[in-house]
Formats: sequence, C-alpha cells, structure tokens
Amino acid sequence: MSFGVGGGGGSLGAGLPYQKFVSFALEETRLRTTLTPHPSQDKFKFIKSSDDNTVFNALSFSAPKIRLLRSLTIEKKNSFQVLDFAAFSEPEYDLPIFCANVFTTTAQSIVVLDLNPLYDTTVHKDYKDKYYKNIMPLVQKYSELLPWGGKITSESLRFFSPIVIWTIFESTEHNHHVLHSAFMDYYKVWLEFIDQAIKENNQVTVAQNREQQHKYLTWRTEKDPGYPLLKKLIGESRAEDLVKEFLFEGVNLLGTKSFLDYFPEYTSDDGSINKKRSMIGKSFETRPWNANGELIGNAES
Ligand code: BLA
Repeated sequence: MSFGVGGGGGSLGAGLPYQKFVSFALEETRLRTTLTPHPSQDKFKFIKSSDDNTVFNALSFSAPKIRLLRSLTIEKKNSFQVLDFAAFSEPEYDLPIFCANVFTTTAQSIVVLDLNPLYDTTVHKDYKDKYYKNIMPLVQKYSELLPWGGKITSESLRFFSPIVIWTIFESTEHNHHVLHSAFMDYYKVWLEFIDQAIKENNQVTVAQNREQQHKYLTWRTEKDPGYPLLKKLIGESRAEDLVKEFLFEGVNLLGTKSFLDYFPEYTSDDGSINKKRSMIGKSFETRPWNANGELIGNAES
C-alpha cells in the first residue's frame, strides 16, 4: 500500500522527511473511507526538477465526501524540504480545508497548519462556532511549543481559522516531533468532521460552498508563497500546471470568477493583477484571536 510514499530518503539535519506525515494521513483516512486515485495523480507522479538533486512526490485522491486530497513533498538534499498537504470536501459540505504547509531548511521551518475556514470566521460567527468552538483547546495545547511566527501577510488571515498554527522554528528533531504530533491531531479532527458531515441539499448553499472553495483556490493559485520557488525548480509553465491542475485543482472547474472579481484591490493601473503578494503588508506581531476564537487584532496591526 505504499503508492510511492517513502521515496526521497535522507533527512535534513535533524528534520523528518515529510513522507511520514503523508503516510500517516493516508493510513488514517483509509481506516475510515476508500481512497480512489485522482486523475491528476498520473500526470504529476513523476515531476523532475532541472537539477537532479531534488525529489518530488505527488499523490492525489478522492473519496466519498472528499473532492480532493493531495500531497506534494519536495526534498533537495542538504538544502530544503517541503510539505504541501491539503484536503477539500465536495461542495455539498461546508467543511474547512485541511492545510499543512511546511518549508524547511537546515536552519528553520516555516509552518502553516490549519483547518482553513470555507467562510471567513470574523464575518460568519455561526460557521466559527460550528467548527471551531469545540476545538479551541488545540490552540492551548500547541501555542507554547509552536508559538506564533510573527508578522504575517495580512491577507492570509482571512483564510486562517482561530486554531491556525503559524510558526517559524529552528529545525530540530524535537520541534519536528511536536509538529508531527500537531499534524496528526489536526488531521484527525478533519477526518472527524468528514465523518459527521451531512450532505447539504439546498442548492443555493451548495453553490455558495462551491464559490467559497473556488475563491480559496483562486487566491492560492495566484499568491501562494511557494509559487516562486516552484517556478525556479521546474520552470514557469510546469509550475503553473502543477499549481492549477494538481495543488489547487478545481480552480478551472469550480467557478468562472477571476482573481480580480474576488480580489479587486489587486487591480493595477493597466488592469492586470498586481504582482505584489500583499496590498496591506504584514501585520499581527502576536496571535490575534482570543480563547473564544474571536479576532482581537493587536496594538501593532
Ligand atoms: C513562506 N508560506 C510562507 C509564509 C506563509 C506561508 C504564511 C510566510 C510569508 C508570509 O507572511 O506570507 C504559507 N500562507 C501560507 C499558506 C496560506 C497562506 C499555507 O496564506 C494559506 C492560505 N511553501 C509551500 C511550498 C513551498 C513553500 C509548496 O507550501 C515551495 C515549493 C515555500 N513558503 C515557502 C518559502 C517561504 C514561504 C520559500 C519564504 C519566502 C516568503 O516569505 O515569501
């Protein structure tokens, strides 16, 4: 049952190869449901970088209630490791999007681990309560070991939930161990949500769920912080394919609105998309939610 997981080999400093995270998630998912290979998997199974030292592993599946579960790991020996793992429900469910992104060098790891909300939790309190109220203790469990990573691209915050782990840590074995444990906890919560999810029959709500997922995919397809590195590794056009047809597959299918329809503040003078990652800049020196998951911001934001 290995499906190519476990390739790569060799760890980075004291870090862990992220295939272990992926294997855990797939095994845990298979305990509960049946994974079917997603059509995108064949196309992206054998990605090769322009240098021979970088190993890519791409896997994608779907399952009942799960539109897309995909993972990409990248490992360049003695240089960096990447984990990009995400899972999206079918639009008949309003489930949060499981999101685990880690960029690790020998010195440090940049981490985002979250159940990204489908609806902005500062606006949709009912959504916040439905999914996050009962799992706020996860924040206490990890906020000391995986502390807030400091100022962040402000736009990211609307895609984050009150339980997000945004952190930058020194790449030690201990820190990776804690991250692995957090990854398992968060993923199990997501699987629990999937189990309990009840199909929405109201077509208006389904259309809203679909549009929200499309908005998320559109944002990440255009502005993901990993995109520039992917372009460097495999070239501009293959990186674009990977982003649109694998990582954020659905961006061309779930909706027809454009990036600028969703995010008009990025329109530049000539009508194209402003290349800046952030129009507002970085903010939030400290964790900006209280224990009830309400956004409180902070003095410097
Ligand atoms: C940096 N990645 C970051 C940062 C964040 C994220 C918050 C810090 C910089 C910032 O403030 O924007 C991740 N941001 C996210 C995620 C969401 C978001 C997951 O808004 C979801 C809504 N990272 C990857 C992949 C690569 C990668 C696949 O996931 C490379 C192939 C690299 N991430 C990467 C690098 C940096 C980074 C190189 C540092 C460079 C930078 O800060 O731009």
